[in-house]
Amino acid sequence: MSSTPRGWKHALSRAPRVLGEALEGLLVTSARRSARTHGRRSALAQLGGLLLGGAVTTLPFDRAFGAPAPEDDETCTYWRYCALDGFLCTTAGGSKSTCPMGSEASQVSWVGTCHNPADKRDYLVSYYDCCGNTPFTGAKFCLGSKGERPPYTMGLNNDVNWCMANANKGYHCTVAIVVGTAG
Ligand code: ABN
Repeated sequence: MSSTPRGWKHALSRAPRVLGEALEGLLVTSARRSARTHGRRSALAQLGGLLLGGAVTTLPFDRAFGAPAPEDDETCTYWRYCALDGFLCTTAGGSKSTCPMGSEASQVSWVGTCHNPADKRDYLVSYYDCCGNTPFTGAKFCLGSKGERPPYTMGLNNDVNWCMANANKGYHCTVAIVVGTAG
């Protein structure tokens, strides 16, 4: 007895092809879905975003946008120096409130009113010159002139050597000491 073309032998011989086609269909559908959600462009964009994000957070970013930090007492923009006309003792062997070794504070001083951005208050700041010879050179010069008036109003001008009342009249640098709140 011969089997018909629709018999089990025929079905068996077709099985690998049918299975292969079904598998291919599944793969194609899955690949299309994947391409829709994770397309090449989308993947590249995500990768770029990751790389850029990493670079932005790790690069030395200037968050002050170029403005020197107001708390750096070796720069003229430090808040206490608003009316300091002279060399910074912080860059001449001293600190913002102490004269460098070998010099002494002036007998007289100039007082200014400066705004402290940290607590948003105004303070009276006394500027003493440090008088005498020290081994330190190359100090930073600042020209703070808040509240200053032209030299013909002598008492309101800070372009003065406050060492004039000291035995040693040689000017070295200026310190800025907070003496109280203003207002
Ligand atoms: N008070 C600082 C200073 C010293 C010498 C000359 C001018 C200003």
